[in-house]
Amino acid sequence: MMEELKIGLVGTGAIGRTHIERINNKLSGAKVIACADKNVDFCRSVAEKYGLKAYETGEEMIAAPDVDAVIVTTLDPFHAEYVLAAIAAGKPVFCEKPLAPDAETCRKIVDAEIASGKHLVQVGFMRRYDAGYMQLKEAIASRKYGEPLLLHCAHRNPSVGDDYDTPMEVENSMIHEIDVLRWLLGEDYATAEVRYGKKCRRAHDKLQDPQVMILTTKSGVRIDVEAFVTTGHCYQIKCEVVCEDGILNLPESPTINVCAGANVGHEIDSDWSTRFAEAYNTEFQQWINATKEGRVDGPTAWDGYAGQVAAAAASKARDTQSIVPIVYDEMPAFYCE
Ligand code: ISE
Repeated sequence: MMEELKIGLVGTGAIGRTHIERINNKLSGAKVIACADKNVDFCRSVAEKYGLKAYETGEEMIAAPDVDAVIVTTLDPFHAEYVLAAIAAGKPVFCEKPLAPDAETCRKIVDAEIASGKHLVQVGFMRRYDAGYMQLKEAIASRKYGEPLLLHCAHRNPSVGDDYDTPMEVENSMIHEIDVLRWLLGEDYATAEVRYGKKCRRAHDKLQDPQVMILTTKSGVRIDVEAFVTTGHCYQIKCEVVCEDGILNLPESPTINVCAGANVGHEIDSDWSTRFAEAYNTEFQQWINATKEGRVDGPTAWDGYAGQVAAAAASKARDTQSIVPIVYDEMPAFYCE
């Protein structure tokens, strides 16, 4: 087994830089040694700050002989081209979610990975590594509380940028629920529906907020997810699983309870980077360990594809204000191994 995994990262924006920091300063067994970005000058400044080699293009970096594995943290529309380049080079690649903005491109990646004959792709659905979700999954799988019947979930952000519009509530935010709930329940979805709440005064012209997505699974579990991304005050992720013999709730981040100023309470997270910081650490440490052993043990390219199929159905449901069936291709045997 190689001593230290040498990683090249393409896309040196905020999330890319937090991954460089976590891998190089907190985790073990790997180092980010190279980077690339379409903004070449900015990429150089990042390379200088972290002591990396800057490349003019992602393709050149992926092809470099001393780069063992690749992380893709570019803007969403560019993910696929670098994932495909890594597969063509036979190198393991971790791609932030979404794998690609549409199911067809995800399917292309799936087909390229199968044709390469090697499991190479992992998608960055970090919620699967959150301690609370892991406990929920174990409790559901044990069937100690009977069959899960209903799920009530919420995905609340304090604010979003001006470029965050109505479709992004499904495609950028609730895509996390789409993935993690499918994993939690261990089954695929059957239908999607998206309805609007009364519009919040903080939501800009191109953003209809809040929204409610309703999913049903193949066995009939009904899920409602509230997305409210202009709360103005909190980042909050809720997941309540109503089972036949018990009700299971996702815990919040543990913070101290404070009694002061005639008030008792505890702080909650104000964004996803703190709420899921530990999940990201666990996700990357496991990816490093598995990659060094030549395995992929996290969300696969197929999971990336399945997420986009459901997201596309939910988007259609939103645009047509109707219930839309979610229809997947048959899962290739490659992903059952
Ligand atoms: C953002 O892109 C993320 O991935 C966060 O995890 C999510 O909570 C947020 O709503 C998205 O905008």
